Amino acid sequence: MADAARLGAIDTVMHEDRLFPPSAEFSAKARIPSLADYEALWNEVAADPVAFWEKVGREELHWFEPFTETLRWDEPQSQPQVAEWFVGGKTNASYNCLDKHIAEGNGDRIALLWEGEPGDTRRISYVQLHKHVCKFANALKSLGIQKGDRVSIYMPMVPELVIAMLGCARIGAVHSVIFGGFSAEAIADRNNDAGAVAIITADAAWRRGKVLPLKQTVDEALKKSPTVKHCIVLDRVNEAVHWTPGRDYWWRELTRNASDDCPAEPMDSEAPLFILYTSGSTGKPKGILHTTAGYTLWSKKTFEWVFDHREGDVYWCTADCGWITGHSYVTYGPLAAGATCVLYEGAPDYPDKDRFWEIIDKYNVTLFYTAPTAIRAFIKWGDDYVDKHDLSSLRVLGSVGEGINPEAWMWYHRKIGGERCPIVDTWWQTETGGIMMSPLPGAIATKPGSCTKPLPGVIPKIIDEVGDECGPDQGGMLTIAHPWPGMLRGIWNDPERYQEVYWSKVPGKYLAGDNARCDKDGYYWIMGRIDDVLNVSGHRLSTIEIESALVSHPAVAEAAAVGRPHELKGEAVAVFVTLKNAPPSDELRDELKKHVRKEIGALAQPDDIRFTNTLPKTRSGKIMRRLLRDIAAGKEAVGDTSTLEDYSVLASLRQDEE
Ligand code: 6R9
Repeated sequence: MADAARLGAIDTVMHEDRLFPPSAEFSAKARIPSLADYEALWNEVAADPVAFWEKVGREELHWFEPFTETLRWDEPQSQPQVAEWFVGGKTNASYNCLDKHIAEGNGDRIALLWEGEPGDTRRISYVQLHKHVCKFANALKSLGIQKGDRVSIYMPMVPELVIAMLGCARIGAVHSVIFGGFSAEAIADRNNDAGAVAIITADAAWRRGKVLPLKQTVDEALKKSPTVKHCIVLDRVNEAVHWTPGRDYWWRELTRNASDDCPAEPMDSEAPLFILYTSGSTGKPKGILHTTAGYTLWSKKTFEWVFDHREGDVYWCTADCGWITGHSYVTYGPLAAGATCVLYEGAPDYPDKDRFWEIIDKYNVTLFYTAPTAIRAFIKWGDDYVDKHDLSSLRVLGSVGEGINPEAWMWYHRKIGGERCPIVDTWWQTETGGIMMSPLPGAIATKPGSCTKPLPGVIPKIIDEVGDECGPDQGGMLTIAHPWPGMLRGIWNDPERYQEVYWSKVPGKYLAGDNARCDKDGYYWIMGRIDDVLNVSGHRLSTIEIESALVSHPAVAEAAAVGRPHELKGEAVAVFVTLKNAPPSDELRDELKKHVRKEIGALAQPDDIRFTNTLPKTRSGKIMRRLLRDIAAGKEAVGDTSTLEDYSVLASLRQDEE
């Protein structure tokens, strides 16, 4: 076990020494072709971030009016601490994603390659997308929706979802996308907190061949959403819907005669672009606020750096737009970069468990971005589904949302990447607006389970409980030392909470809420949420290391580790495990305990192992450990459950209790 004698540091029990450098062939063509180039760029930005972003901001965004001040940041103690970027400038996110490419002669390039769940398809060029967005923006205007108004969006993954986001951005309305499938309560809470004046939805959505009645849920939500005056409904499924005249409008009727000319509104750099609600562990969800210029630039630049995007690439991010990943890496980043993007409406296992591989094969996807939860499901489903398809078009593979367990990483590398594609394990958050740490695929050798190094402009510092910086391999709180253009600008309606959550514990630095360690090679390893740390006999253990040890056993598909109160040890290690094919048994339970002991040591050996069919997850696929912590302690699961993907999981977990 590594020496973690420093007070308050987190013990490291995992050892991972495998190293995968990019191939010479990949590096030769890459935007950032070597470690030395990465280091030079990182150092340049760290030495003078303002000079760097001033140059990049001017060059890479379109400006109706140039900015006069690159960064306004009242260090160290303005209350609340909010950075302003590109002050005095006027730009528009929708212009940067559409008009700019048309002006540069790239309008005929395909923007969206859409695949509906039932198999219907659409190809939409940048010129066509621009027309759709303009028409929709004019439709919004015809309802009296104006700059600064908030608009909720509750839709399936159809092109109109992207059109709705860009349509709002075009006129300066602030969108708040809500996962299709959230409950009426969750929608009403978000409508009310944002003070939304309108909501955009569809009659229904396809989900595994079944119809999910979105409009009906919205009708329910609108009974408790007094600020919402208009409801725009796309007919996706041809479901019968209730209609409230004067409030409800069909998308197609509203846009049919709308003009396709709608000049983008020049927006202040710091004008709100969107609010996105993320769950807090306690209390109500936080409305994370992002603004126009900095966010657009950060999502574009990080997309280009991390995916090494170039003309001719076909990029597919499987995230839903209800998640920040769908904002930054389905909509704004790739479209601002002029990429050709696959958009898929449905589930990965419909009609069969090879749907993703079929899509990659069909569209010759070169850049693929998905989440560990999906990768673990693919492993569980078996290699035969993968083997049926030609995946040789792939060039870069991405992962986001949780730490990727090293064994899942190895499978992704071998089975999907053909041992040829760099894996970019991207660490970031709703709050950071875009990727913060990730390998640059042509420059940085990867280690399974590590998000490797910070992107240019990101200065991470790991801080222990007493406020000192941790040394190599000592786990502590991950903070970011200097503002970056894509950072959040606040929590909607709640400046006190913003100050308290992100800026109070470590003054002057952004507190990410995750623990991490940096190894002797300068590689970062995310250790899970600060709130999830286990404290066993005075040793602080990270969830991910115990979980990765379990996942490295051939019988285990997924694992979640939590602490439960224990008289002698402070906390005991309780784990919840889903199995690949093996039946649960007491022998397997003993074997898994021994396996963890052998892999990472006696201290981390689970006290309880509970087999279950599913783990509670958010819609973006994150394991909700805080609910499991309550269950392990024999309590009712309390706190915010509005983001839970499947409510029946909690009931079934309670039934599983011994
Ligand atoms: C983009 C996104 C943020 C939290 C973050 C961390 C976890 C995300 C990760 C990762 C380890 C990665 N997380 N990516 N942990 N390795 N590559 O997921 O945003 O939904 O706000 O979640 O997700 O705990 O703090 P968001």
